[in-house]
Amino acid sequence: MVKKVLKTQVGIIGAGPAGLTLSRMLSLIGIDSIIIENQSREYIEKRIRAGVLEAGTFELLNEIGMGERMMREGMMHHAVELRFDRTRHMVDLSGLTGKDIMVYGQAEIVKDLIAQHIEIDNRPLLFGVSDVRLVEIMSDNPQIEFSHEGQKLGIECKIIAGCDGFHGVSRPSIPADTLKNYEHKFPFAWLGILAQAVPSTENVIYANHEKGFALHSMRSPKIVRNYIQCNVDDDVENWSDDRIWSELQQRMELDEGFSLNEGKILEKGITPMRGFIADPMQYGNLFLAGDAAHIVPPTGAKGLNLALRDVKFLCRGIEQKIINGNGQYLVSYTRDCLPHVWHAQYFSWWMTRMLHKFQENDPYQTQLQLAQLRHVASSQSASRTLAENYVGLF
Ligand code: RFL
Ligand code: PHB
Repeated sequence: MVKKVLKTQVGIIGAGPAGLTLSRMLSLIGIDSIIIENQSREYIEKRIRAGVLEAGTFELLNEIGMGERMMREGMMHHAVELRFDRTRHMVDLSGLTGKDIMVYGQAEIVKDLIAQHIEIDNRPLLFGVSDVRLVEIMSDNPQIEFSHEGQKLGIECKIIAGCDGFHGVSRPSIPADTLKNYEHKFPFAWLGILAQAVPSTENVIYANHEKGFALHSMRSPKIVRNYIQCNVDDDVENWSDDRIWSELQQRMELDEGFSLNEGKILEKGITPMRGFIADPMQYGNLFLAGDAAHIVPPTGAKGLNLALRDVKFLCRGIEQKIINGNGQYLVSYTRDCLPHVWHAQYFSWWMTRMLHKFQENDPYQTQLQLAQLRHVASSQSASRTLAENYVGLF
């Protein structure tokens, strides 16, 4: 039995980048929303994930007044490095596309959005909710029921935004026979570490090596974020700090000599690699955005960027519906989002295929990858294709 009913225009499930950004954008056009989140504030502010923001993403954060700390502390990058055959190859993003990328941690974006939402705007965000259930989503007054601090609560709204990530409850609330799920599981995973060390280069490095893929990235002038391709069923317990640094050093080695700066490891985690798309991204008055609707392997650094692009389209649709009473953009929401999502899926798959080791002892595949990498690094049109996709076609 629901004890208390809260009323709002948009009920948002999930306080990740998608839910928080949507709520911020709606508030700027005078539409109110309530966010519910099943984790604690502390937990989501510490969750280490994405780092690379496309030009369209950091411009959007600036437009909605959330870019002040990002512009001060984030790191603008003009190039990325491909490393293979023990040699470095720069892809000049600015020169090839006129655009840059920003390296700024997802956790920092989440912190900035939550501080704005709670401390500055004094708007509702309920942490630690459980037993979330979506009710009457086909009607004009859908509801969200949940438990919070021992109470059964309900939200009555006009629109529900399902921004609750891949494992959330929104997507499974859509009847299975109206949804088509496309999924691909890659036969490896990424071990990611956060460490106290000075970045070893100015740019993010994507390394193809006979021992497997490795990536060097950063979060600040004193903190690095590195990834190593590992087995799909691997366990962090198999990865001592010494083993991690030794693998990274080998996979990053160069004929000209190179040593990756090492330091205290602050966090370790394993992420499976998969591609997933749900079609449609809507059902009645429920609209999915971000990881709730699609996942890409992180090699293309696209997930967070796609989430914010969905939110831009969803906000436009909600504005048109609530302010002008016209539901046209909400009707076309899936159609407006999915072609771009499929393109990002394709780019992420392409980067993943080119850079990872797929099988032990497959010299034919290895040589094909090297041929592809040499082409991407040496042909201007091939590097431009990578650069255009990497900085984003937002
Ligand atoms: P999130 O961030 O998963 O947020 C969903 C929120 O919903 C909450 N939730 C619920 N709340 C209420 N009720 C329920 N029943 C709920 N169930 C779940 C969750 O606790 C959470 O707070 O989804 P969102 O907002 O769509 O954002 C998507 C991004 O997080 C994701 O795409 C990126 O992190 C992907 N990604 C990267 N994207 C990039 O654009 N650039 C990158 O460089 C990049 N690197 C990465 C990545 C993801 C990674 N991992 C760990 C998956 C690197 C890694 C390793
Ligand atoms: C990161 O900095 O976490 C990062 C960078 C590039 C990627 C994925 C993750 O492709």
